[in-house]
Amino acid sequence: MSVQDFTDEEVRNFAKKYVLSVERVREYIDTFGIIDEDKSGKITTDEFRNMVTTHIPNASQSEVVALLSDLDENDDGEVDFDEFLKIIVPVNEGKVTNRAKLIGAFRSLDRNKTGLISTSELQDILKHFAKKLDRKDRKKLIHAADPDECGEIDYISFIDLIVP
Ligand SMILES: [Ca+2]
Ligand SMILES: [Ca+2]
Repeated sequence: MSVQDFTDEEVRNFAKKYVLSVERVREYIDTFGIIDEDKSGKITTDEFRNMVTTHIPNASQSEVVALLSDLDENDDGEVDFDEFLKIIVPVNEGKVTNRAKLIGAFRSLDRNKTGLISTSELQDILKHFAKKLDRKDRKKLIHAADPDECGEIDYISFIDLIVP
């Protein structure tokens, strides 16, 4: 299945996952579609090599393989659109990297996908991602996120607060 065949909903899900606008996801779909010559929805080593050698004519075979294995997270020898975005978005959208990383971190903690995490989990995330904050600053942030101290935090609005 070609990436051009993604449904609106799938496109929206990618937009949400990578904190991009739907238009931006469609632009990436176009880029991906150009590399994916046979429109299989996956970039094979050959397709990838063609793309790389167009841009970097003297890239060696081993460089191509190394690049591809960076992209190919699940090691099936091909790069799907999700893997493609995972690498390309942080590179291209420097600004949203932190936000996307943060959302990823929160999501992985939010096991039952309610959009909420506990304040103690938030503490841990802040310790990890905001090393410069001291205890007092962390406390302040947590208070801002959970003013009525109900113990649970809607992390998307929290992220909006710290990464506007
Ligand atoms: Ca292909
Ligand atoms: Ca793969």
